[in-house]
Order: sequence, then structure tokens, then C-alpha cells
Amino acid sequence: MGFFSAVKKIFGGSRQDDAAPLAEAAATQEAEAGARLAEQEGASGSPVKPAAEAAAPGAASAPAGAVVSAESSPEDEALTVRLREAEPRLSVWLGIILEGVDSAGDLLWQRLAFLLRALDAPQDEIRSFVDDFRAWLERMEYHHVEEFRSELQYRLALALDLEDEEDERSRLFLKISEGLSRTREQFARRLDTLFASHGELDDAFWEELEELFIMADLGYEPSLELVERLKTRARREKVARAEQARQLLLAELEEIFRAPRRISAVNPPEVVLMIGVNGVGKTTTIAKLAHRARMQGKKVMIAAADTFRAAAIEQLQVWAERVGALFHARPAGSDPASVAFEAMDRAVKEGVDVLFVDTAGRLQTKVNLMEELSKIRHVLGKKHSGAPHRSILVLDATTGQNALSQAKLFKEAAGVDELILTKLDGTAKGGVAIAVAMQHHLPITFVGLGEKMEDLRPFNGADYARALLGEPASGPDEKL
Ligand SMILES: Nc1nc2c(ncn2[C@@H]2O[C@H](COP(=O)(O)OP(=O)(O)O)[C@@H](O)[C@H]2O)c(=O)[nH]1
Ligand SMILES: [Mg+2]
Repeated sequence: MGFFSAVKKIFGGSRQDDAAPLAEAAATQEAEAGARLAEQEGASGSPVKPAAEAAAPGAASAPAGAVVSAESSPEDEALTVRLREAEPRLSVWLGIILEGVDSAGDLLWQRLAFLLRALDAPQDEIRSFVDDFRAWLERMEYHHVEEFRSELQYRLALALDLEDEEDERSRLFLKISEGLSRTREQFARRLDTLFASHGELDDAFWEELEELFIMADLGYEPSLELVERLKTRARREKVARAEQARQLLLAELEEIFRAPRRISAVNPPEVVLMIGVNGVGKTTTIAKLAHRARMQGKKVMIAAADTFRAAAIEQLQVWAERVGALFHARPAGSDPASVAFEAMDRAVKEGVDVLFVDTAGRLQTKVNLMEELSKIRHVLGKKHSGAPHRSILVLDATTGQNALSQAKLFKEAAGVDELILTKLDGTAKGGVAIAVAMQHHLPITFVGLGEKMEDLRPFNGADYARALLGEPASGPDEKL
């Protein structure tokens, strides 16, 4: 808690006015540094102190670790100037401090510490940020900047509470657009042609639109339903021309994706049950969610209630170690509900904030599935009232119509509170997200856009709809 509170203040305080927060902060610090300079005779003698020095008043008394040393150099000063003059965005700043840095090492730690000092972060928090990141790189065996650059930006954004800022949003939008590029080519281009070639919103128009939806893998019934919804909206809004249909569609999609934010006022541990068929990405997604929770300073435990194969348990254990989560497992073949029960007990006793329970997805029949999942739910709830607080169904976006039938099956067999759609990076079938959200009335909370830790992104329906239609991202003010 309170991580980088000083920095949050800088960012949060001056968001509406477009004054560059870094420049402001640097200016104040420079003034302070100037004052200090006047006192300290015979310091470096440089007229321009890097913002860094003044920003870390504790530095002098703190043990001088090489990594966070606040020594100034002509290079630091040049960097300070460049940061001040740059556009005040995290990605831009990161680009500047990573110049000339190819891989993990002293230069990277120094530059990172430098940036954080320039952003007024307290010395001890800088140290722990750098140490954490360094340890994580070692565990992940990442060396080169390309391997960890986006993770670094992601961590900075989380630590600085910048995730909702424009910078992060446009990054997410680009990622989604990239992931959807194949869908977009087919779908957006054909939409354009359709909207341009029809004058009136007549039957021929609606029929062609329906075909387009089916081709985008919405499925037959959802396609009919979406066309009906659009007709209703067109009547209500007195829209009669095809070129206005794009706006209709955008508005309808935004509504389909709009899900009420749930208030999660649970007494910890919050228990998250991951369900879904084999291979959709449950285990990987648990690792990603656990990583996010760890980055937000939470104590996390992962339980291996998928006891089917020893290799699956080992895979989960490796992830738990990498992200720094506690781990609870039993040998392969053990009763999944017993594993869940023991983990729940441990999580309560050890003061865990979030417990993730991984489950197997290879149950042959719906009856089996229902029995096993309800047993797990029952033992969790017995130990900790309200648990599981969130049952997340993981769906693989590349499976198209299968994802729809899986959603139906799991909704009938077990409780489902939210959906996570994985592998959107590898699909030409972005339409399945629309179908699932429309037919099952469940919020999509995250989407998987790749195999890396930071490739799990919060889902924003408005951005997704725009990406699908090939529109530019909405500004932060238009956010729903
Ligand atoms: N490209 C891509 N691959 C993913 C994504 N999520 C998971 N995977 C991969 O999908 C495979 C199966 O994942 P796993 O978590 O073991 O699935 P589980 O059987 O449901 O636990 C693994 O190779 C993952 O790396 C994603 O968002 N994008
Ligand atoms: Mg698994």
C-alpha cells in the first residue's frame, strides 16, 4: 500500500490541465536543488542539478547501493533535460531511459532508479521496485530489452496507478487491434463496402449485414439477434441511411459489452475459481492474474485442484514460483476437492489476499463436471463464507463457435460470474466475443493477447468494438 504515493500525486493531480507533470516536478526540485547547492559549497559545481538528487533527500543517509546511487553525471543531466522536454507519457519516458540499454544489467538498474527518482519516488520504494524487477527477470530468464520492455512498462503503470491513463489505453487498443487485424481486414473492410454501397437501410442491407456477422463467427442465432437489435435501434433513433449504420453498430456493440462493475467487498481471502475445458489457457491465465495481484502488493496463493496429470501440477508450481505466489498441491490423482479444501484452510490461516483455484477441464460428461465443480465450490464455501467469490470461465477465442457451446455448458453445470477470452492474438474470429457477451450476459473482464505475463489486459468493450470496426480508439474522456 502507498506504493509510489508521491508519484501518484504528481500524475493524478494535474491530469486535466495539460501541464507536463514531470516538468513541473522537475522545476520545483530544481529550485530546491538550487537552494541546496547554495548551501553545499564545492558540490559538483554544475549549475543544473538533475531532478533526481533533490527528489531523494534520504539518499545521503541511505546505505549507498550501487543500483540506487544518486550520483549525478553529465549524462544524467542530459537525460533530465530530455525527460523534461519530452511529452509527459510513460512510454515516451521509458523510451528515453532505455536508449542504449540492450539488456538487463547495471546500466538498466541505474536508468530505472534515475527515472523513478525523477518522478519523485521515495528511495526505499525505488530500491524495492528495482530489486523486485531484477529478481523477476532472473526467475523468468529474460535478458534482452525486447523480452521485458512491455513488462517493465506494465509494472511501472501498475505501480504508478496509470493503467487507466490514455497512454495505457492506447497501448491496449493497439494490442487489441493487432490481435484482431485479420478479423478486421475481413470484417471492417466488408462493412465499409456494405455501408457505402447501400443507400437505404432496406431488407437487402440487413440480409447482407447478417451474412457478414455470420462470417465473422458470431454464429447464426447471435447474428439474427444482433440484426434485430440494430433494426430496433435504427427505428428508435430514426436512422434510415446505410452510411449511418456504422454508428448504430458501434453503439449497439458498446451496449452489449457494457457490464456493471461488481463491487467486490469480500473479506479476504478472495477466492477465484478458474474453470474451462482443457487447453483454453486456465493455468496460464491464473499465472497472469496472480502476477497482476502480486504487482498490486497482494499476498497470493495458487491451488492445484487440477490433479489429473503430474506435469500440470508442476507447470503451475513453476508459475507460482515465478510470480512469487504461495502454492498448494497434492500428488497427481488426489481428490481435487480435498486440495481445494486444504488450500482454503491454509489461505485463511496464512492471511492470503487472493486464492486462485485451478481446475481440470477434461471431464467427460456434464454430470461429472457438475459434480466435481459443485464439490469444489461446496468445500470452499464451507471453510470461508461466500467462497468462491468469482468463478471465471476461460474461453479460447480461436475455437469460434465452440466457445459458445462451452459457455452454455459451464453456465448450466456450474456458476459462472465472468469470462476471460484468451488467444485473441491468434484469431480471425473476434466476433465470438460479441456472441458470448450478447447471449450469456456475462461480463468479459480480461482478454489474453499473447503468452507473456503482461499479455493479459483488462477488457474495455468500447475499445474492442472500435478495434473490430477499424475505428480509432476513444479518448479517455469518452470512457464508459
Ligand atoms: N497465443 C496465446 N496463447 C495462449 C494464451 N493464453 C494461453 N495460451 C497458451 O495456450 C496453451 C494452453 O494453456 P494452459 O494454461 O496450459 O491451458 P489449460 O489447459 O486451460 O490450463 C499454452 O501453450 C499457453 O501458453 C493467449 O492469450 N495467447
Ligand atoms: Mg491447466
